[in-house]
Amino acid sequence: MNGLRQFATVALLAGITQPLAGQEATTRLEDTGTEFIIEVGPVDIPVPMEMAGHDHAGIFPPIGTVTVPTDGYLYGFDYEVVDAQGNELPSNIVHHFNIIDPDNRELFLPISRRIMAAGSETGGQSMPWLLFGLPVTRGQQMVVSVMLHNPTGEEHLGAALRIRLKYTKTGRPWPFFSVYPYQVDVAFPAGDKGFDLPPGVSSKWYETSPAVAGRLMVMGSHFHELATKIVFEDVTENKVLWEGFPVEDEDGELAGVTIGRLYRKFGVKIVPEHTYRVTVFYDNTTGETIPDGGMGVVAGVFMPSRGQDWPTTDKSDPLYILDRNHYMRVVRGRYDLIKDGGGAVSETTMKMDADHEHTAATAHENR
Ligand SMILES: [Cu+2]
Repeated sequence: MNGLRQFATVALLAGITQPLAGQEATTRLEDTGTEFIIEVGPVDIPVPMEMAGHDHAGIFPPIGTVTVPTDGYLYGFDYEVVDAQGNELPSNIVHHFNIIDPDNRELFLPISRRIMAAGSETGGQSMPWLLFGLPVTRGQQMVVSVMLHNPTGEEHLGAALRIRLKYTKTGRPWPFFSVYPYQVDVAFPAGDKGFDLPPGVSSKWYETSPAVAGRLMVMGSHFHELATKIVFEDVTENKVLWEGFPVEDEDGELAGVTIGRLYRKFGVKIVPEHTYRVTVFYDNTTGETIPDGGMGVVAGVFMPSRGQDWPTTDKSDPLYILDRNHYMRVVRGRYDLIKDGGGAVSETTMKMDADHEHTAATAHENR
């Protein structure tokens, strides 16, 4: 009798060590020698209250920070969602995730560098590892921001997101070129990246200059349904440098965007003395304003010219602080709201989609 009770107690205790509902997710990094595996979990993924219609209930594990354990060059990533038993779940549970480097600044703005991002439609991405790598150094921090949702119609308890950052070690002949991610968003310089889409034809743009001279080697983009194109141009020379277009599937749905492999022609030169503009064009045929319906960002990898020193990050810069508060979910809202101190996040606003943003990783192959 006593033995049976003890067995039951042991079983119960064993059960408690499994990821249980309500347990707070953590973010960890494991180094396999060829990959940094960042795991975020356990996360409970309930069925949204209303499955009918356009439900968009977001699940936000706490923002995590991991430390890079060894010097290397990142050249690609992949990700998967697994359940408590380690079985793979549909990858569309990932709404998007972002990996941010708070210690280095972006090319076009004095804000934290965006290392990579992916959306549910993305899948993994990779650069030719022999040619290109993004240098990372031991001890450097990476901030990981994740939004999940549940389009599967089933509950998944104790799930985890595993992001695999592929890298090559330093001290090898490759990669031949150190490259850095960049992005230019029409909703720069900070804040929520989505904007309301008026009916009919419209456009939204942002102008800026790079901190250093160099070459844009890859340019991809992210935008939403009803976008007709995105354009990146040199305003100073009045010259279009790249245009991206939507790629539709057989049903006419947005399946991806074209991607510019500019390195095949050894890149497109840009200089700090010139002004560059990104413009996204929409044709909203619904006849009504679509709240948060618009978005537009170009992103990719950039190779600095020889002898160019990347400016150090000024963490006391008001724009740096504002952007950091936004991606750490201390504030939410568009730039117009948060620039004057608005948008402080309370418990109730926290659950809302506060940080929808992407980089080139969201670009798709044009098949
Ligand atoms: Cu978007």
